Amino acid sequence: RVLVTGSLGQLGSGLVKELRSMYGNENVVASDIRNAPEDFKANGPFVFADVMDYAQLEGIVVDYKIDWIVHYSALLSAVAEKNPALALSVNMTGFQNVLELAKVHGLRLYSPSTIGAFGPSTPKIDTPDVTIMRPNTIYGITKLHNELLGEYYREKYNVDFRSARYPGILSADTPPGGGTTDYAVDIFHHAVRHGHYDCFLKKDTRLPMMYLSDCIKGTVDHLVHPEMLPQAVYNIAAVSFTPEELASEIRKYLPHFTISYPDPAHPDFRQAIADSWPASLDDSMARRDFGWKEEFGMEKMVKLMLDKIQAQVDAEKRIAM
Ligand code: VAH
Repeated sequence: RVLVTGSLGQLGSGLVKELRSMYGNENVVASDIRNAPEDFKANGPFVFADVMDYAQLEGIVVDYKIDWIVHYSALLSAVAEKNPALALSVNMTGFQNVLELAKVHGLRLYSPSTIGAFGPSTPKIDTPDVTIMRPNTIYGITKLHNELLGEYYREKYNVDFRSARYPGILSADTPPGGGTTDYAVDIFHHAVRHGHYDCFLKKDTRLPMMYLSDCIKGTVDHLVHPEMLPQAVYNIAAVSFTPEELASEIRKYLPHFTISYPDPAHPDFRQAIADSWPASLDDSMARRDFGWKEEFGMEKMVKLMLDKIQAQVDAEKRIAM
């Protein structure tokens, strides 16, 4: 049985769905710090869980006979930068709790890391798995702490800790929650609904990105791999683009779409976060060790995002009529 924390977030709901289709609804326990909508609860077990509460989590692990935890609860980069104290507790104490549970109860633990775990002194292009890591955002600091602690538990207590450094994730159905890469999702909603987007990043800020279904597939393949893998933490990547490149791809379908950028004299606070991250990753070890491979390149991703969001807008119009 699998427990997924943060199951109502951008990635959690899709992952729960995928795991339930593989293992049966009853065998995937979804949890979150928010209450789930009734239709979500109707599909399988949902429990309220505060990842900062070890005893509560342990109760769930015992009651539901959990074997694997996928830990998705976290504050993302922009929100964390606004509230460092909360980020330290949720991202670090929350992780320490699930890691300790994995040790005590012999569980497999999957908890994603991020390109945010790299920092300004990391080589920016084709960043390898092992390199200089000195993040200067609170989000990156918490995530690097988790990587190192997970590796420590793996070495010392044989905990099967698995992690991948996710890039920015694009999805049409579930919104991202407070990241720096969120522009790459917001842009589509604004393009379809208003024909214009005020981007908070500079036009030439290149960041690694991936479509949600690729992320979920890669995560599942990584999670279910039968043996302990050679590395605890892997880079995974699909494409890298800048806001300007994304806007021109969108313009192929919406020729009148316009985009504006911040006044260089007054950059948004997220620019410094983005500038500290790599522009592209070397993910050859993930490709070698658990068969990571993306399906979506930029063109396919943009077309699908636009189609899905257009369908949402059409459905809203029909309801309003
Ligand atoms: C963020 N999307 O922007 C997240 C992430 C790729 C970085 O982990 O905070």
